[in-house]
Amino acid sequence: MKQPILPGFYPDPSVCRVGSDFYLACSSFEYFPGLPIFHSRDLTHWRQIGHVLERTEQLDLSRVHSSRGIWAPALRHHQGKFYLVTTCMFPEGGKQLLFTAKDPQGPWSDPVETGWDTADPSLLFDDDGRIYLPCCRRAPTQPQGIYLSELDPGTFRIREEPRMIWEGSGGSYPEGPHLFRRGGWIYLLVAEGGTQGGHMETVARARSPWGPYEPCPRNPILTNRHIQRETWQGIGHADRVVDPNGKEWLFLHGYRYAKEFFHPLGREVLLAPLTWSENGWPTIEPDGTIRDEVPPTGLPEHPWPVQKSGLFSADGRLEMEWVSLRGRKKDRYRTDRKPNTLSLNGAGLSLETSPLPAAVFHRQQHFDFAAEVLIDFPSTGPEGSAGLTVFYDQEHHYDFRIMRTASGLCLELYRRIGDLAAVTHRCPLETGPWRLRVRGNRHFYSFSRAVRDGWEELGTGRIEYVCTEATPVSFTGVMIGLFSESQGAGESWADFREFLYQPEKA
Ligand code: 6LW
Repeated sequence: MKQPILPGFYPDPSVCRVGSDFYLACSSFEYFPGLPIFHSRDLTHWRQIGHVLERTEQLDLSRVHSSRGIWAPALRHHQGKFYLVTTCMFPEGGKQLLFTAKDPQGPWSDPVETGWDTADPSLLFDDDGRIYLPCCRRAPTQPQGIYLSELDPGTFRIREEPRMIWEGSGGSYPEGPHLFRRGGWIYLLVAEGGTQGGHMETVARARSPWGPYEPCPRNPILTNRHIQRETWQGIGHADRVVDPNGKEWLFLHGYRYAKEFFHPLGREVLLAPLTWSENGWPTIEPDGTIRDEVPPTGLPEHPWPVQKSGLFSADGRLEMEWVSLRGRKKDRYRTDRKPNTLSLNGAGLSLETSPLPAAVFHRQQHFDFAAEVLIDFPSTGPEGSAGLTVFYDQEHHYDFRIMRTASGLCLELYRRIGDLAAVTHRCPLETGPWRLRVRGNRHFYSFSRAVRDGWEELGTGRIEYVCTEATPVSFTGVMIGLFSESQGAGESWADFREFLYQPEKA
């Protein structure tokens, strides 16, 4: 099997085991439902089973900026209960939130606030009943390092202001801490170097959670920063799990360039075996790097039925992988207006300026892929559009859209790149419905419509302008979206059906 374990933008993985079941959570930023949860029996085949954040009443994301919102989570199981702690980044600052559930599929609780505000909190349920919460520093004005607080086991609020326990090995941005006990030691896993090319994983150990911490003499234990030609870059942010055979594993993220030096797919989930030297330090065999092959786990294979990557699951609900921006208003999304159809009401909403546009998104998970959909959009109604978008964020997207104007319908390719925006292609349209398709490769996206004997391309857009490298401090990846937008308050429904996303190469 090849890396990644989970393709597409699923950064900051955190993992736990209950018996022979593994569960994994990722960060989700401005998207809702948020905090996807996956299940596996063999560490390599994962299927999504739910979201921690699935009710807008749990948390109001409507004010969060792109790439803020939900940052790195930590998922743990303790005495029959699942715990997930994360930070929501609001415009005015962060808020650490802790969710609980009996069943990882949900329902998950409303969050409680830990009373602290920094990124990357994690949890250690210690043997004596104490709960520790390691996290990042508060502000660039504080010394850099990993900070620790104890949580009150009754309220889950911090007992004291977090104190620094380890400054890291010297890399920038020590973050993503996780604590675990092994052989009389407490180990602290830390990501350093920033989540770009210099990313790495380091480790330190102590006899008590408060330290003093002794750094591993071989830090970093895991990095690809010195092998820029390798497929996987920016590897780090690891969490550890022990399998039922006692073997240990790290789940981490990394990205791959589609072409030098652009990565549209975001940070994807990778797996590495963790072994130990006699003097009690961890090693990633053979040389502390991640290669393309996933090492055999020795666990019996447990694949899941292949998901269809369409719109609806067998029970008629929107497939779990579809997310929206910041929330979903019930009067904007309907699945009951027509059979097997998702209807989006774009009244008064814009894909690029509304906090909660009428849109759903599906991750781009392969460099080479095709996604198509059949769209129906009435020729009468308020001025507006409906279409298919290649979407990085609200300021970086290519929209292939059916426009409804006072003079009739037309098909357009609209490209928004930062503060530049232009309609670059336009053609008249006969009556609908219309089948639109986007195909991607390592260089560009091409936009076509179905015609009688095949596909007719209208235009293309380069990958460079819709990926992390083109956007200021961003952490997500490209989504393929369906949207409806219009001016004025009158209802403006667009119907989408027969969506299909397919990889075109492995
Ligand atoms: C994550 C933190 C980070 O919480 O990015 O660059 C944040 N570092 O570890 C979002 O992925």
